[in-house]
Amino acid sequence: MVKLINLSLVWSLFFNLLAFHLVAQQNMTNVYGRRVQLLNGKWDAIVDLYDQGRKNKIYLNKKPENKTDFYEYAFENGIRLNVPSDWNSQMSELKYYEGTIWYGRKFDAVEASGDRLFLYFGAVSYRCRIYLNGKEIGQHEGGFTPFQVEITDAVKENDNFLVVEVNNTRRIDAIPAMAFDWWNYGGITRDVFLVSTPKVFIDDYFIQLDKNKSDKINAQVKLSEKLANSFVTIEIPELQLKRTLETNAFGEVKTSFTSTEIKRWSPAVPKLYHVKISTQTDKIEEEIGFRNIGVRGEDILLNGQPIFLKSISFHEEIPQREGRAFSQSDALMLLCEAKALGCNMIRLAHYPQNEYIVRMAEKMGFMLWEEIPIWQGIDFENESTKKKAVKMMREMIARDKNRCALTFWGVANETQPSEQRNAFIRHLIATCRSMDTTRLITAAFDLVRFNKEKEIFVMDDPFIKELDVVAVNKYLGWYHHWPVSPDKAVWDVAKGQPLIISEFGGEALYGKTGEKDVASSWSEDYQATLYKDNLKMFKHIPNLRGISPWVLFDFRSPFRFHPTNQGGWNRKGLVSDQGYRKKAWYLIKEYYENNL
Ligand code: GCB
Repeated sequence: MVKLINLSLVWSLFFNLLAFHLVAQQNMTNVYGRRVQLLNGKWDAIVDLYDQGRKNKIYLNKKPENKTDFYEYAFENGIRLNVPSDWNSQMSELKYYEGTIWYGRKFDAVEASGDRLFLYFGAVSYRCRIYLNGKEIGQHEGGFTPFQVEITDAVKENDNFLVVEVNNTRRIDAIPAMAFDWWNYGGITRDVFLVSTPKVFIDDYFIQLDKNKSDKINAQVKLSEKLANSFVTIEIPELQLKRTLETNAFGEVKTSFTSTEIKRWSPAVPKLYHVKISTQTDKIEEEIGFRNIGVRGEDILLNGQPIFLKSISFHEEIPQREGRAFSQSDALMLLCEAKALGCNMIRLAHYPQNEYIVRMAEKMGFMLWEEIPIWQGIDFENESTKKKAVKMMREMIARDKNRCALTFWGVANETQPSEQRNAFIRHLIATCRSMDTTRLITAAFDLVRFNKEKEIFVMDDPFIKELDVVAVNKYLGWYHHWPVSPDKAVWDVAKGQPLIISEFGGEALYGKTGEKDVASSWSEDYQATLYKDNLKMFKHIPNLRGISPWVLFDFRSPFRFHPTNQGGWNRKGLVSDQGYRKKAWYLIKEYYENNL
């Protein structure tokens, strides 16, 4: 008996180790600045509704060799799916599909030039296993963050067969969990690269302005190996800053540069500097901006000056294509519409969006709020869910920590107070602060209620004290009736802290006219009234330091059943699914341009 237990312990340890070994790695900083071979394009695909593929070893991609051989699968001559893209928008049969699809493709490592090779995935939604030439080499969970798998020893020069098993089944322990107000797109939704690096490469760096000083740039660089006495040069030519440093035993260097010449990044002047990092064997370059962001009392300060956040949210979706946004031109479409509205910030709802969006937003002068999809219904009691959240947070921060546009890390959206929630979110906040002290931490709450006796809006969630900036989603005029007239709606929420209205709005079907005070008219006219009322109320929120209407575009959501007005779309967009601006769009434009 004892022997049996021991043996089972040994086996479970072995399998745990094996699984751990297969976990994909956090991706290197700035993959987009590396030598890469694109693995985007048409991939072969097999739909595996009953999850039989692993049992049938589809990943071996076997062909019959003897007369008696047969295999009940083949990648060739089946369906072909675009990568990157969600699968739902590519075939009508896959519109609602939730399950497993196997992706396969051949590749020759034609552009591989370095000593080491990595497969990089911008995002796979939601969980995946990667197989190269018949062997499993990595696993990843989380649909919105990147990861990499080293394949130096597994790859051949020619004729490699790469298989990705993708599954988007919703699960209670996942993030997001069982129900969420957006489309559960599945697939390889972002770029896939074959990345070449030297043997020892610049794995990670973090270069930002000191939180409290306008003339001090803190820089740290980490090599891929724990290699001491190696030389790393950091250079910002325009500021005539250059320094060569010797690595410590962890292969790291840390330094600070001082310059009074630094022009700080802001939405009005989104200045970026060319930064070069090099070692004896590797070099990488990119554009980095510098700014100070902080809080003083109820103010949010950008470069020492109070700023009002004129924000908007959008999902990573192109409504006209009814699918996920993935390319540079998709990013341009989304961001130009936000620019036209007069915004200085974007709340990237409700998950890290692709790097094209983040990098282009920075160049166009948008501050950013980025969050992981801790969106209602999360199993806060589950330790493994907590670990997943921390991992997602780390992957998000690792990818975007050099983007000065990034102002807020969002740790939660609409959570209900409980000991478990507090412990979970506290843990996430600690993770954020341990990786990055230069940004503000926020979360969106939906607990604001009207206190009838005092005739005032209040919120009872002491947790808000643990945040730098408090955000509230409040749908007055839509989910909630006005308890008083809008110009008498006074708020006493998060006094002493800056407050953002991170969501408000209501639905309207583009082109529909109707009674301007009847919500059920689903008309642009009612939506406009609702916006006017909310804008009136904002005057009575003393610590209001920003607003973010919900939402820029109508977006697809299985929550939305009304056949004529919704038909599977959340119609709160200021812009319709076809790209037309609704009446409320003009009100916000006017508010952003003239009233602030
Ligand atoms: C919310 C959620 C957002 C929804 C929105 C709505 O509070 O944060 O994801 O889409 O309400 O339209 O109901």
